[in-house]
Amino acid sequence: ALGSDGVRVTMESALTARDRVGVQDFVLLENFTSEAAFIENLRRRFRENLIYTYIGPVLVSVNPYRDLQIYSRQHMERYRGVSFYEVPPHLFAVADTVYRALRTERRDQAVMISGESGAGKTEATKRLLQFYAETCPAPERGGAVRDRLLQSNPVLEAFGNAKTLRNDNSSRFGKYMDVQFDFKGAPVGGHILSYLLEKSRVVHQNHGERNFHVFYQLLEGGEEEMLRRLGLERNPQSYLYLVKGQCAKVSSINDKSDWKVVRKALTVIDFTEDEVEDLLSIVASVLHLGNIHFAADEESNAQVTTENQLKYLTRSGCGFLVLGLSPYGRQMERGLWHHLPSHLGWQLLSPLNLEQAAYARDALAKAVYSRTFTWLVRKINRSLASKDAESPSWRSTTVLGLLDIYGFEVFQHNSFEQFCINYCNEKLQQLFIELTLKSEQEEYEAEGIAWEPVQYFNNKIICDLDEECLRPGEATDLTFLEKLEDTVKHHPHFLTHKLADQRTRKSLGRGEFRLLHYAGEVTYSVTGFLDKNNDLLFRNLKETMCSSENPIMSQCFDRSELSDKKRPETVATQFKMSLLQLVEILQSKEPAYVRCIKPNDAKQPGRFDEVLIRHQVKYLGLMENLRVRRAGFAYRRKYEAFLQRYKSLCPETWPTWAGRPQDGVAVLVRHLGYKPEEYKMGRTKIFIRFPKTLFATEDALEVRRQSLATKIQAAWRGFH
Ligand code: AD9
Ligand code: MG
Repeated sequence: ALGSDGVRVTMESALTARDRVGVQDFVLLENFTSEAAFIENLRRRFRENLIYTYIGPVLVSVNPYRDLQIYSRQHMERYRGVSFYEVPPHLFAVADTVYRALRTERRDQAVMISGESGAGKTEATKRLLQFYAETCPAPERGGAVRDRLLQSNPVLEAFGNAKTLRNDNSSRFGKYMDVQFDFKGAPVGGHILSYLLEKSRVVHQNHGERNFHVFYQLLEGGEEEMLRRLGLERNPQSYLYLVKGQCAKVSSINDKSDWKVVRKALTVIDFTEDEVEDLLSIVASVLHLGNIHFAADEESNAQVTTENQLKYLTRSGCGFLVLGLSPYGRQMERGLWHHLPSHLGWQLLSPLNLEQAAYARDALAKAVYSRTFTWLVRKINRSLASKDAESPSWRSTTVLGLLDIYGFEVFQHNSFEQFCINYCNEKLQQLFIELTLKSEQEEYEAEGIAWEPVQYFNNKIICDLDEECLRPGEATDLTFLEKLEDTVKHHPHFLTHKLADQRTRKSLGRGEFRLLHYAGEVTYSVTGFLDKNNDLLFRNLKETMCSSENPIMSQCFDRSELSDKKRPETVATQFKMSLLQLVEILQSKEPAYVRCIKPNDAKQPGRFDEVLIRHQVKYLGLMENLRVRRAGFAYRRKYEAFLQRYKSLCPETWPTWAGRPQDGVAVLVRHLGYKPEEYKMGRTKIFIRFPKTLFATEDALEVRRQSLATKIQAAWRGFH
């Protein structure tokens, strides 16, 4: 049966006893201000593998670290068109609600998925995408877009994810994906925005971490013949860029089968065989670059000693292109050991010492890889672009955005990359706070019910601080730190060696600063900050790359860059701007939230580490979120839905109520004996102050069902 708001109404109780462990919505906690009660509810449900719980419309998810078999087609069907609260909490309930809002209200939606590294954001994003791909109607034209939407993922993950200490499949870039729907609700296109890839990983990995997946996948899974053409050996140990973390093999990862998936996916997203070869030759060239060694000559100038690697990098012609720099082979060689200081003009060559030469090599590898990643995103976007862009129906498309960024992370050693990642999380947390608070207030206003203000921790102050730290424009890392100390010394969330008191000073090095983020304290080392921020590539290397015969490279390195006199924008500035844009995009849409929690640091199923979880509950602001949601009232429901569910409890409303739903509810609650202080009637919803009122009504419903069942059984027995 369909309720008046188009929602399927389940006549029998859809919930089994197991589904009811604890409360499904934290607003129904009797003791809603108690963190202990909150954690206990999470724990009880987690123990039963119930990983989802609501705070009103916000979905809280705890990573189970095991396959719970809860994302099948049957599960999808169970949640389609069903009222949010009639079925156990699930990601698909959010998926469906968002989709329905998109269809009925024709408003753009955005699902923001947040949580720290390893909490389950990327998995959730994939499940959402799968839900839409499988349950939405197929578009009239260009049905391939559904496959492309799904298959873009393994490719981006191969190039943009890596094993870190926090997560075996950690996103090392931020991703915002729009799925476009036509007026019939069919997915017709998509667009991806990517944010700041952690490119330093290409040349260096911390102990226990890996480079990006694609390198290992290629070596493990690539065909013999292809590897031979690329001049690659199977063993990752042969490559300096792959041995730093000393963990090429990861038990949870099967590089060989992943390779097959990626290889197939590339075809689905419109890669020709030639393009695949071009792309893989770039991956190979990065490995070759890493193996270029230098030795010092008599004048301490660096000389390349590994001719073999250069040979592969510069090979061209009829064979297989690696970087395809044949006519420029010498230039490449020079490029790697000749520095051209800008103040002397570009013509003069000055030799590099060993350290500078290695630096130039690594800078090139990073630039080649990260630009290829950007190219890849562009290429995928072309493949996802709606083929109907010109047709009139295009104008009536609505979009559903999925945001999956890199989660907050703290390591032993934190640098510029962690700073950017954590800043991004800080910014999104701020947005969450503002939007949830705002939407509650607005709902109260719209319903004509007085709003009772709630105290909320606002992290704007830290965002501002972060932005200050994102302005490294000094000559050295240390002068940057000094400048920073000067500008923000009185900030309560900022500390350095100089500013610390005796006791804390011991824990802070001279080249470090400490920020108290919303999600915890992080000590950053400024070493390399400026360099990573300026991200300069020697001009002659750029020049060399502009002449690459590899078509992807020539699209990544453009000659116009060489004539551009302007100093390129720093990484921090670009990042800040792109996040600002992201926030605008998100603000222009109807938001939905999934808050992911990581249950333990061991990546293990069944382990509920209370300390870790309490910390996340705190910094995700879940208690405050709950307080806001409960400001005054524990529960609210549209009149139609409320009446539909409980009308059997009152002879006047059962089996049908002919009048306005609101009047029906008024009759119903009077019959149930609700006291005036227990509820309020808004414009479209009933607001109930205490969970116990609702529980009593639910119990009454259960008793009625039981007695009905008994009567039926008795009648059945009598019949025989
Ligand atoms: V990071 O910020 O990108 O480092 P994520 O994206 O939050 O992080 P991810 O989704 O990658 O974490 O989850 C980490 C791992 O947890 C996955 O590889 C799965 O093995 C596991 N996981 C996460 N969510 C689920 C789930 N719903 N069911 C089963 C899950 N396993
Ligand atoms: Mg991720």
